[in-house]
Amino acid sequence: MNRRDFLAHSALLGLAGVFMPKTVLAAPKEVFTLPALPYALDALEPHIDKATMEIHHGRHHKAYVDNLNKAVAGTPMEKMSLFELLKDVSKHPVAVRNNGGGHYNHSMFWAIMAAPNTDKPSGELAAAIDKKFGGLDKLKEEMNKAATGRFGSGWAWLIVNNKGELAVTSTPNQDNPLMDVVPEAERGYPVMGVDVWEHAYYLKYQNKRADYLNAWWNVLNWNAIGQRYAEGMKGRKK
Ligand code: MN3
Repeated sequence: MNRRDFLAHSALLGLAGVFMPKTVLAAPKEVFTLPALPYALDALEPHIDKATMEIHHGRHHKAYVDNLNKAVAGTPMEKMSLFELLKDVSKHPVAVRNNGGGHYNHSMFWAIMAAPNTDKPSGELAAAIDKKFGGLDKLKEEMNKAATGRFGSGWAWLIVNNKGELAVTSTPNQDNPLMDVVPEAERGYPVMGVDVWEHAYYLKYQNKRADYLNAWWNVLNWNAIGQRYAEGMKGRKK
């Protein structure tokens, strides 16, 4: 672009500013963005159906991102990473807790799933699961118990706790184990988590949360989960 084009372009941008509808100008800066799904919307079928994924990712997760951007707009929080916001979340408005948690939790959730497969944990993650729970079946039992026992909306988690050990926990709403509002003993790095809000399963499973949970174990990306375990053990928080 030469100087003349540049000036013309700048003038156009200026005009755009003048004529842009107020709602567009007032929109908060996009600090946080909705991550694309790493697979097609129907990739998790039959266990998680396309319509659920469409609404869950495109509407629910998008709303958390939009509302988080609104909550941080024009404040010092705009400069903070999601991890920084969550670790001291008690100091921030409740909208940051709900929407920042929602954004983190769903970003994690999409990344730890994959097309139906019969893969198993491997390497250090497999060894840690065997040591702590006595095998994958026992871990599954414990996580499903935490997930079915969560009253109302929330998440069940496998975390690396602050002692560097695996533990199964559960949080209400969009809270997660990175947050300072979670009891110290249940805090840590989320290796994997399962969404038990009704929006995650109601279209296909209605009130049968246990059926959804059993199906969910068929669409896990154990490679991604193994990487998160390694990150948690290194103390790398993202
Ligand atoms: Mn959800």
